Amino acid sequence: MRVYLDNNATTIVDPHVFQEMEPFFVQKYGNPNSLHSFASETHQPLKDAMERIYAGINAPREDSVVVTSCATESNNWVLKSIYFQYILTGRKNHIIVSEVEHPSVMATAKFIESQGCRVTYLPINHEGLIDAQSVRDNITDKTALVSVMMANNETGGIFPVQEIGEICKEYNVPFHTDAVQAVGKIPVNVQSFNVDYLTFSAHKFHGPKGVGGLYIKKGRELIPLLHGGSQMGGLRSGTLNVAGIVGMGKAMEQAIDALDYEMIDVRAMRDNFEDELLKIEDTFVVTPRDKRTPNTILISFRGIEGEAMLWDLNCAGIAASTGSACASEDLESNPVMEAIGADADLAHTAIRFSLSRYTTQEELDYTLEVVKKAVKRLREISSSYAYTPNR
Ligand code: C6P
Repeated sequence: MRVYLDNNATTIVDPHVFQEMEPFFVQKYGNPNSLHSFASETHQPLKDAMERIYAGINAPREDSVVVTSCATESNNWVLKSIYFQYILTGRKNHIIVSEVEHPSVMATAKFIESQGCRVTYLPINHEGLIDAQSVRDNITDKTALVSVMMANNETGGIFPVQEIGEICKEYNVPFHTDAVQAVGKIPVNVQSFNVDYLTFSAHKFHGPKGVGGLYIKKGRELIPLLHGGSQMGGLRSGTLNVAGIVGMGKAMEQAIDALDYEMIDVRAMRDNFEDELLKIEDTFVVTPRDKRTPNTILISFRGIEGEAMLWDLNCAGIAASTGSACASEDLESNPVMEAIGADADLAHTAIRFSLSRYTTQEELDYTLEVVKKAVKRLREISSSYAYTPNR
């Protein structure tokens, strides 16, 4: 049996999404900016796709939704543009991010820090969450941006973006949220969240890889990251990824249709699975369930290196992760576990199981049996587990 429980890394493309994309590879392959029928036959499908995307995040018509190549590009764009517009010009000197942002925000923040910007990294609390008050405590009249993710990719922890948005509005500071792990799992509504910028990525909600987006509120315009032609109103140059945009539109529509299933049925399956995992001795989950996206579990098995557990799971055909896929090669401990101050033993033992609407009960039952066997086997050979005090 093969079981895919790494849906926070990427998801299967929904067959209906694939079906809608297919004509745009070998039949309707025109460049939308050309002046012939090969181009014009792409216009209506692109328009329909953009409408689905606007509707999916409840973006008003007057605001912009710009298609990018991925969330990494969207996140880079916001931070770098703010740097060029506010920091380099000397109007402001400071940004605020959480200490557990995805590397596409974190590395960009570090880069602009190296260019002279002051960066505040907001700490997470013992539940792996951000306290909105900490944003208020750190905002100054020199703050050019607050960037706090909507849901954490490692724990699934949902951050208080609505409250943070209100604080930013009060101080008139632009607010960006990386909603990559939220779209399709919890309601995402740019009008009720008071956000100025919102990042999303199609491959996290059963759309194709290589296409994402950035919502930009009117009045909070950015300067382009990619200069060139007039595509996307000159905001993001480069020939449009027609198939990708069509696919993202369809995936967004389906994600909204499936939201109740995700929030009720996937959550119920996740909760049951988690209950069973927690029956295994010496297991820990950081963020409370009701404060998490419905599909995610980050669980530590004391005494077992995350990579060793992944090996056993993989041998049994099960895909999970030790955290963010981008950081999977560095063998560092999980950044969220570190940030909550977990001891070194525990910080290396986290495993992320992330479900999707395609996950079945049978798959979870099978995974549970494999996990139990792996825990037994790996603890028998674990020196750190054998000598754990007070156990
Ligand atoms: N997180 C994970 O395993 P791209 O691939 O550029 O469209 O998405 C990047 C990204 C940005 N923000 C968040 C919150 C994310 O979770 C991701 C992707 C994957 O957690 C791969 S590193």
